Amino acid sequence: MAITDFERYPLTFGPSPVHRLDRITAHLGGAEIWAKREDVNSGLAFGGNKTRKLEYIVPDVLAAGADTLVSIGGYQSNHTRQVAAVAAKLGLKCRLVQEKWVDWDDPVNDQVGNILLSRIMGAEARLDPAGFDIGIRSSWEDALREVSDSGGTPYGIPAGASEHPLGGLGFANWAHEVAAQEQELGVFFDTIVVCTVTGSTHAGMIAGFADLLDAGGAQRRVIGIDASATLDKTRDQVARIARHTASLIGLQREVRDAEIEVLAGWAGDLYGIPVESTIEAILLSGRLEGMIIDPVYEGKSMAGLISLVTSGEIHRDSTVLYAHLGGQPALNAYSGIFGF
Ligand code: 5PA
Repeated sequence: MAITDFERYPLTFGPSPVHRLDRITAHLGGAEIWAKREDVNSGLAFGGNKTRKLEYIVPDVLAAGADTLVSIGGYQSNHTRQVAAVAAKLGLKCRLVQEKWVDWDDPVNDQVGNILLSRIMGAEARLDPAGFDIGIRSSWEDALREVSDSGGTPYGIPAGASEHPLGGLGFANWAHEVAAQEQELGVFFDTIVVCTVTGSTHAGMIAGFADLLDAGGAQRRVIGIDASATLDKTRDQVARIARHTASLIGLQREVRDAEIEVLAGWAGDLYGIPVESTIEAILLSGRLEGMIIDPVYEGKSMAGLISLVTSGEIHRDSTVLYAHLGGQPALNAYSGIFGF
């Protein structure tokens, strides 16, 4: 099978926009920086990377005849907000487990931003005191059981849709979309920078770009910036999902270890807690480009991009594509970080 053989249920507007970040480029003084904008990829509750992943999962939901989507994330999960939007769009119910992934004492952290949006869209979002973990959780399995015990037909979508067998396809296709946009724009992105936590965004890209390489494309680096602060788990999950997705889309070889690059250094000590470089990156993007990024994910990957370009690890002749994966609604739950 090739990526084009998989059914895709349309939830996005089409290819997400790609554009230059001229003022960040000038500020960094080396490497040409562009962005591809998953934060504006859909009209469903602000979209984001999960909306793209869900396009390949919805056909399975419909085939299963489910009436309730069941998913999990932190209080401020972007993923669960996107699942709630898709449930509303499909006329399904939605049960969400919102764990206390982040020890953050902003008084409305469990009421505003993403969780507010999920509730507006009709999801039953229940808080759970468990801490951060990207693996399969018993609370999620309990929620699935509750739905079936009460006569419903649940469909489980794990954290970030990553451990789902089809979870990597959305971003495998993203790689092909980038290649088509490169043709139109007359540009080649030798370096991609992407935030990684539950792994299937980065993993899908790795599989998709490996596929393009084998079809005669040029070599490029797909750099995942860890924002989980549980590096080994994220790295293992990225590698596993990249290899699984590559075999699904018919790659004729193993994904090589060198193709799996997850870098640490910008997550801080804990998932979900911004550090100084995160806040600097948010302010820089806002003030130079009017581009809003969040303190949990994109602020950390942008901080990584800034350091890698500044240190020369990403060469000054490079053309870099920053994958903006969405996530801005969480900013409302972090008003205290800026000291305004
Ligand atoms: C998330 C994830 P992956 O989980 O696919 O690695 O993506 C990381 C990521 N950027 C990057 C944004 C804006 C994200 O929301 N969010 C999770 C969530 O529950 O929202 C899955 C963790």
